[in-house]
Amino acid sequence: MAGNRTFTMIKPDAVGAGNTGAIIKMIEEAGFKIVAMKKALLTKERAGQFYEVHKERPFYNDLTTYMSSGAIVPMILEKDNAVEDFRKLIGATNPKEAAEGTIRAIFAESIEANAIHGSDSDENAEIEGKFFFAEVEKF
Ligand code: IDP
Repeated sequence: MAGNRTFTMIKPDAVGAGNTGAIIKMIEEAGFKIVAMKKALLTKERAGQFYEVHKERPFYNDLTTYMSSGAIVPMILEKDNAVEDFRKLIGATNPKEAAEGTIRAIFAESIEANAIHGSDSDENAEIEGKFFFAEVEKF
């Protein structure tokens, strides 16, 4: 059965451009409830841990530099079928391929600086939520 929680973070390009509020508005209007949220800064090392699965990819070094270049806004979100519905709301990794009206189509600058993260499975949503939040920080 599909789970009801996912993990997201608004990435440095979107936070830096002042799009945090507009993105949160889209998330809430799509029916997601915010279970946990904060503003944080990743070190390059912590960004590397978060994207560990990509460590052999050619873009890994640039990605971790970018992800530690400015503030991020991590959140845990709740909704039926959360992971799948949220991936639909954010759109494809490459904003040039993202469907019209999706968060990445509207706010992303490039395939790397693509405005927002969304977990790709219930298992990863759980792991990624724990990466950023302690139990006492969740509602
Ligand atoms: P996803 O975030 O849509 O799940 P992943 O393939 O898991 O996409 O990639 C993680 C992140 O790595 C992307 O969101 C993007 O910031 C970055 N990325 C993915 N592919 C490329 C690439 O080809 N060049 C540069 N950055 C990339």
